[in-house]
Amino acid sequence: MALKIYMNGTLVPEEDAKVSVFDHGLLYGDGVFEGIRVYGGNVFQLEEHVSRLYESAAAIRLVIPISTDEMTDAVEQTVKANGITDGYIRLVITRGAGSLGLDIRKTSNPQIIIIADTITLYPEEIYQKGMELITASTIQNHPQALSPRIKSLNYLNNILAKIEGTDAGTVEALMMNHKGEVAVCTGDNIFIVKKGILKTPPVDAGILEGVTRNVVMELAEEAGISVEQVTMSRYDIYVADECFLTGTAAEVIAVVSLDGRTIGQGIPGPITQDLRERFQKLTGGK
Ligand code: PXG
Repeated sequence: MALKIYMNGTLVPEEDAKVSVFDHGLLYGDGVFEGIRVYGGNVFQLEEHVSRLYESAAAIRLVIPISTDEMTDAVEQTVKANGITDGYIRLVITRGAGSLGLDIRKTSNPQIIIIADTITLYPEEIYQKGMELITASTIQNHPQALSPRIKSLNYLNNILAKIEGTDAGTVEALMMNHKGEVAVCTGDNIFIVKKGILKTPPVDAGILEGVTRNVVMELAEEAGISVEQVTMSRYDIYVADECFLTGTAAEVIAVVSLDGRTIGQGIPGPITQDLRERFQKLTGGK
């Protein structure tokens, strides 16, 4: 069935949901986005995603022409109109159509697009066995270039890293920052467990502050597991007891090797599994 796409205040059939070839979102990757899950008809962490969207927009001086409350309503409305009970929402804001030049003053009408669809998950086997990971040679953007904290439409860096993973036969790839520290994967945050303590790179390591990352850190604290945001090298991952990734699409997924080094016992570890179960309980997911 054709989807109904929210565009600037109205729901239109997907074949009519179009943007101008002069839109700076297309011409320059000039815009911001969010990916959000729907579980049992409830939009998960909607306020947090909307808040990050507006912060990303502010960071690129893009004024979203509706309020956060209106955006929240628009998301709910789009989910209902498409009868989505379990699925995935893509919220996209582009700079709007302008001239063939960088000047944002020549653009008008930022496009507000909301797509609510079903989601393709990683194969169940990867959740059971854990995933293998490689380190990409493509590093994260320097924080003083395009800050990795901005969820912008300019995802080429992450796409290049993902291609390296695909070439190596992995579904994700680890990205370092410009200082050679562990940062993030192409669409997921990374955690390790060492001697019972949960560790993840801090925001200033050049990461996207994942909504799932924050939820998992809260779940860990509730479970009495200490959480530290610390700078790490790949060595810390090689010698970790456990490793896992978090993300809107992946949720919580174990990592069992990095660059051919087996992590821990080479199977999803107990703390990883506990946190995955707690996360599933929270979302009501399977
Ligand atoms: N780091 C990066 C670089 C991301 O892009 C995350 C971490 C996890 O953040 P959340 O808030 O989702 O816990 C992301 C988000 C995809 C896809 O299709 C992935 C993301 C966003 C949109 C699409 O794989 N990752």
